[in-house]
Amino acid sequence: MAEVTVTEHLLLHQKKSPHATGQFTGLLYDLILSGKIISRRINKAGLLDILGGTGEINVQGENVQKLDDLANHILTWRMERCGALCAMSSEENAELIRIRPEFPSGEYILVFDPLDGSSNIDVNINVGTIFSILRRPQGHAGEIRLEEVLQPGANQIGAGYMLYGPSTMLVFSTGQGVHGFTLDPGVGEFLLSHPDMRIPRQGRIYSVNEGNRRNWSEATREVVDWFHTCPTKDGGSYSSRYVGALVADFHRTLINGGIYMYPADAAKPQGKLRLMCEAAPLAFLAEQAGGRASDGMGRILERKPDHLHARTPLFIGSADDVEAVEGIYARFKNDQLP
Ligand code: AHM
Ligand code: MG
Repeated sequence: MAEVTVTEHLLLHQKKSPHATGQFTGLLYDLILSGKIISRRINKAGLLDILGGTGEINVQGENVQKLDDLANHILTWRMERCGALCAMSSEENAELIRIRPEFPSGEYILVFDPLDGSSNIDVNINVGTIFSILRRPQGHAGEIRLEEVLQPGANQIGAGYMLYGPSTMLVFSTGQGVHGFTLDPGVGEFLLSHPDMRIPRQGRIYSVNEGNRRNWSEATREVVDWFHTCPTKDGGSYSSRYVGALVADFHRTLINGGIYMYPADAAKPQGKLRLMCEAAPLAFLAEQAGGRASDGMGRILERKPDHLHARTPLFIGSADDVEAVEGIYARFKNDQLP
């Protein structure tokens, strides 16, 4: 079988797309190289002194793991030098990272979660890097302003993730479907393994942290109960799976269908997941693969963030499953209307 590398795939798509530029392709190369470096470091994690926490608390109020820090450093160092960006935003940095004047800059903005699911690192369970690419609004010059970065996910021109699992995978979309590549460690290249990924219309798996149930609203309890009791399309029952790493739970959902949910609750009234670096890029992939992503009321991709680390509830996966959730929340909302 002829192996297609991610580089060949990008060049082919660059020719097809009137929007793709050499600068954009260069950005993706550097992102992919950063992912390969992170993957190598993670593979050796148990052998080096890079497990455990740094003792610091990040902007999200969470313990920073040494590998969070390392992944963030690998990405920010390389991407600042790639020449395609004017700014970056990382889950680990409170402020916008503007490209310093000593480096060449470009028209793109990169938003990323350097190591999603990092509470799983010490137990050798999947983690990943999630990324979102935006373009600086036209007609702007000089130092980029924060308002230019706070764009709804519908404006993304590319998004994806690297999943560091039993094999390392790269899954991304530039608006022409979703394509998956598996890293061949011998060759050192990502090879096309999952062309044109599609989420089944309805799935058999629901994924939610049920430990939060006591903090859920009545509507959210009803949503999850629906998956406890509703038959799947072949008359069976939904199964529950929860890795606790969004990128891994989403990857399973993308391939097998079903739904991943992180609702708002009394302890996290805005939800837990970050709109710009987690929910929006995965929502872009979900829609490109024929699925849906919602905050329970409407499309994630239409939500405009009011700050870099804005949070959102998230329901993502098979179109029918996400629609069922929206239907339940709409019914509760209507019941409350005077
Ligand atoms: P992180 O980016 O700091 O790792 O946090 C986000 C993670 C998601 O990957 C995961 O789905 C969720 O938090 C799990 O949260 P919980 O432990 O509350 O279920
Ligand atoms: Mg995360």
